[in-house]
Amino acid sequence: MRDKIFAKIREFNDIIIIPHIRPDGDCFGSAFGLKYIIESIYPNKHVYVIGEMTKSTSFMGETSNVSDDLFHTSLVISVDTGSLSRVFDDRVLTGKYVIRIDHHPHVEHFGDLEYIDSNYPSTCTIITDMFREKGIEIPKQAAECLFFGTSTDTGRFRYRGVTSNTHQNVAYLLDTGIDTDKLFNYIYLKDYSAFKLEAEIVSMINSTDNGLLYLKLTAEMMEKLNIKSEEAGNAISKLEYIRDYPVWAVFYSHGDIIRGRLRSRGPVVNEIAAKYRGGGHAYASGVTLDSWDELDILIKDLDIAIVNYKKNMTN
Ligand SMILES: [Mn+2]
Repeated sequence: MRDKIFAKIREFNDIIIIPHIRPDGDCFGSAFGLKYIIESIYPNKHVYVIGEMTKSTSFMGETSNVSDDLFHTSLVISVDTGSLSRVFDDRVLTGKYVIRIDHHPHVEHFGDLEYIDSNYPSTCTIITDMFREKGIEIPKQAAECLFFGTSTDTGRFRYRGVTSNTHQNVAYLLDTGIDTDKLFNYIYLKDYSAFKLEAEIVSMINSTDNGLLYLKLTAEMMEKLNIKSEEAGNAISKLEYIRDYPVWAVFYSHGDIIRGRLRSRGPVVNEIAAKYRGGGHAYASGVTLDSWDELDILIKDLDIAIVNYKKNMTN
């Protein structure tokens, strides 16, 4: 599989790499990492990354506008994208030859060649491994992008999918002499206004005696804070590491309904979520509520689950 990809890269002079919509560090890291490696091996080839850069990934380089005609004659590589509807450019299948490189569980076929391996914690790790295995030197500029994407997709090398292979690949990147301090600044630096907003949101946290932390963001509050649904939902990450509070949740107004995100490192929450028009993973679920009154019932349910969980722990 890898050799086929190398052969296709060798064959084409124009290569277009496409990340996914709502881009993250891994899709741009793998796109630009691959671009810079190809350019260092084949200085005469033209490699284009398309997509909309975010502030934190803008250090990687600039994206290009590519004509329809160029698509027809190019090798197109979709990176880090699990389904066709999430590919940033819907001209993807008009490419002369289309390759997918991804680490998400396989759900749908598209393109001419799929290299998908969900054993890797990031697409950046797949790309690194492909060239490391061949003993091909990775330029520093590419290593910065690949390190960034691996780091963001693994929660700074923390998640369960991280293996010794991940670290071996990261070591290969570090050997190029990259400045990880500089890269972590791109990840962690935030605007002062965003920091103030976080502080305001955090100050609104509620809790129960049994160990539930939750945020209630009504339409009025969201308007006052000038935040949209997505930002409100993302506030869930602020509640994660509070000792003695094994379940945390955010509820926010979304049009006529109320949406909620539930997280746990104790009781399973998806069965409770299913009672409230939701579901998901055992420890990460979503719910939909008709009214704020319904929230009080859900809070009681979650509280009971925490009490039972704690009881089982001590038995
Ligand atoms: Mn990824």
